[in-house]
Amino acid sequence: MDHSLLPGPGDIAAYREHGFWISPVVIPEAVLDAAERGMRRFYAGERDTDLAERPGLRELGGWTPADGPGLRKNDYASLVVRELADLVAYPAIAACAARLAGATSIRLWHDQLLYKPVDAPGVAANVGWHTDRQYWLSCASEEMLTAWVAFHDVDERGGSVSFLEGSHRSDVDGLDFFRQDLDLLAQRTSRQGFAARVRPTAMRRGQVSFHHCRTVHGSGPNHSTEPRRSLAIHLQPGDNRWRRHTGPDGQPARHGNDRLVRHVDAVPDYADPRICPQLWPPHPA
Ligand SMILES: O=C(O)CCC(=O)C(=O)O
Repeated sequence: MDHSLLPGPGDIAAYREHGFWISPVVIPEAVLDAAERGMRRFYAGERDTDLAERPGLRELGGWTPADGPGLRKNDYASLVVRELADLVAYPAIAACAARLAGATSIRLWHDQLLYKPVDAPGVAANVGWHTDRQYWLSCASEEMLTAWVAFHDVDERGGSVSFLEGSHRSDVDGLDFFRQDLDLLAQRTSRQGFAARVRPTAMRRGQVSFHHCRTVHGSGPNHSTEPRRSLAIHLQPGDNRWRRHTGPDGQPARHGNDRLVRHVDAVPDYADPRICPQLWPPHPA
């Protein structure tokens, strides 16, 4: 690994200030070519591991052809398709994440394979403004983060991810991944006294964007000529643990991982190596 490509002190300070950071090109073409193949095999129904049969994974798996032509979101694809597991485990990704999060080790939390079709009337393919943290309230760590990898060059026209700069230092409520109304953000933030500084991104193939779990982000329609194809790799510092958290509705916070990981002393073990493998350092000590 070329250590000069990892975030230095200035990059880490920028991540802390803005809530996101975009790496130089760190992923080799061959790894991305393989990931493209893995994506095609995933949609063709091919599976390489018996985890596909684990209770809970099928229900959590996401998009199926019966859902039609909108945004495809499939969680845990890297647990069942080899080439996607190889992308997740590509060492520079978790090495960058460890530096940004100030963590000595990084484990996979889960991944999302995302396929955004070319914009067409009546096809819902925006990703609504949201934070990842709002879905991860059963996690003790406040430093979880996401590495977002496109399999090709992508810019705003192609529906790239946009970030609300500095939003990880505020609370913006009422957000939802599947909400199509992207104008919602300006209303919410102005009502909450927060100036929305939306930062669209443009990335070359092999670059990775990293965002803090509290950073508000979303993405608009794909006005390019090809589907947008990417993997969101959600990551946890090694010290993350399950925590008991009760929401305003009085219900305990739950995550899909709670059904998949082993339980130790009757609580979900987010260090279960089959579901949440250690990615940095690359080989568990
Ligand atoms: O792919 C997108 O547009 C958004 C992905 C996302 O929500 C994430 O990476 O956390």
